[in-house]
Amino acid sequence: MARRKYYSIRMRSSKGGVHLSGAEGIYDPDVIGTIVKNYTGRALLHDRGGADEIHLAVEELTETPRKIPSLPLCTVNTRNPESAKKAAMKILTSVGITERAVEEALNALDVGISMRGAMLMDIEGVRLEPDLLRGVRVTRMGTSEKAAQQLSAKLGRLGLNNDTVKEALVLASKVHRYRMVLGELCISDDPSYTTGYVATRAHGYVRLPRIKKKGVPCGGRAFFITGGEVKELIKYLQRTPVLIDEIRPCSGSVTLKELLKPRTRRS
Ligand code: WAQ
Ligand code: MG
Repeated sequence: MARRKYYSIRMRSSKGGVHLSGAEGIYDPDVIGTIVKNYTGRALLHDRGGADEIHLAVEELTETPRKIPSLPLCTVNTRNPESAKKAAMKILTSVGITERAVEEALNALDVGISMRGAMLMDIEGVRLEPDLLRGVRVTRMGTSEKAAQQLSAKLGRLGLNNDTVKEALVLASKVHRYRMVLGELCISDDPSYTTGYVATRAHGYVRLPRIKKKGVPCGGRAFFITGGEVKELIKYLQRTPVLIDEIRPCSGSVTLKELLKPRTRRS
């Protein structure tokens, strides 16, 4: 029997030369038309005004996507940027990342230069990505139709069924499948989106509300990594297709104490 075909579909849109929105997924051939229509519609009806330029890529994958489960999701109900950053520090240092590295990442996210991709940092805070201005973009990831329905249902019960959360969870799930990655810190660059997250394999995807004040137009991502071939990691992040086909538990609020207790770890 012929190998099943999969397509990576990616969209990015801009208005007046400024980036507006992006979306991507991995799909069966029979839904390409629907998805292209859907992505185009999203770009044309964006909150910040419709796009005047839309780039679409539809590419047949030469490799069968690796099927993986999502990271489990929860929220630590942090009240302000200070407590959110403190929680991020505790969670990330508990898996062996140094305080210095987390501070470096927080400082870099604060300076106001938004990168297109993520920083790669070793556990001491030394930057390892070859292009320090652009960072590394994770692409070629998606969710199977069945898993997408499950994810919508699970997030819906928490009032979190939106593209921002779903896309971030899919990205973090792909990234953390790779053993060299120990943790991630993410703050949105959208001025009105103030919830960030940290992720580790031990704790899952941990949402941190109010990590930044409303109106702050910068954000970013850092992946904390440990010994291994950085080139191979970058190749995986950018090119290896990964499909989420199973959704792990999505829970509401948990306390930091509960989350950090070794026996409640969610790996
Ligand atoms: N690969 C690597 N880095 C990326 C990518 C990507 N595909 N997309 C964005 N980034 C980097 C880039 O530096 C951005 O400035 C930064 O991440 C933030 O991107 O559960 O929307 O798209 O409620 O603004 C978190 C959701 C949302 C929390 C994060 O990020 C929740 C978000 P944004
Ligand atoms: Mg985004």
